Amino acid sequence: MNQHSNPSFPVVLTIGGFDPSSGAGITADLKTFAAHNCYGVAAISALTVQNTQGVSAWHCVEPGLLKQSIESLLADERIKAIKVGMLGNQAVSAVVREVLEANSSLPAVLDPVLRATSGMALLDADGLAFLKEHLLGRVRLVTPNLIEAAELTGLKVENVEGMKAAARKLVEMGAKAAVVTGGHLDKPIDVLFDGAEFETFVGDRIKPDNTHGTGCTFASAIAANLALGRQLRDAVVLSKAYVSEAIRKAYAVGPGRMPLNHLYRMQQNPRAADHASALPEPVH
Ligand code: PXL
Repeated sequence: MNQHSNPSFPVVLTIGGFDPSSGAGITADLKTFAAHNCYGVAAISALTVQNTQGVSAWHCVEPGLLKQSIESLLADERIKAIKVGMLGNQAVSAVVREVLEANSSLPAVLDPVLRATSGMALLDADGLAFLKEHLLGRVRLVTPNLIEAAELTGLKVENVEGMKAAARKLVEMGAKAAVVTGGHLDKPIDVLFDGAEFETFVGDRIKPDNTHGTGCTFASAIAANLALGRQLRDAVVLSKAYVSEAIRKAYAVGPGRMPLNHLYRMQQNPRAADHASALPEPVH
């Protein structure tokens, strides 16, 4: 064991798509891990073309290369939790199933990314069927929003009763627990079902539907909290609070939707530039 490794900074792996605008996908996940004092590593399932105004194209990576990439990271033997996001197609999903199966002692959080806000599918039909059949049964938690919960379960999911029914069905479909997020409701409510009990968490509407990457961020914050050794319920509560604050502190980086401010905690400290006058003059 490397004497310099530090168990207080666990390593978390994200497997998902690359959003070059850094609002969603693996770069959002890495920022979220960093904000939780975790060290993030990433394997890219797909490249997307997008900016703040939306996704215009995407392409999956070659599944064999993805598998090598994940196995190479796992061979370092420090990963404490896995977050799964955009998968794109069935071949990529099958690689992820193998990985989750071979590492079943690690908690895995699945954000079932089905569509971009514009409506463009980010998982094809065979991939969706595969996810329902083979991935739900291999995760500690699945984190759909209302639309994803409806697509996964075939149920109508428009209110808390519907969210409870969907969460229960997702557990029947194999997930150990499900949290259905109601960010699009008038009063944002999340419903957690851990296989035994339901719990509802009520939040405040902070910025009306103008943020991007909320689902990715919520799921990766939960993965980070699990890697830090927290219980599932605590991980969900803390992650909801983190996401709410990151939305509250969000700022625009383009004309479209705003990314969350994942690193708002750093900005509570004075900016490095504010200390510039204290630096010694450069020597030429
Ligand atoms: O927000 C869902 C999502 C997840 N992952 C990637 C994405 C998107 C939405 O655009 O691009 C890579």
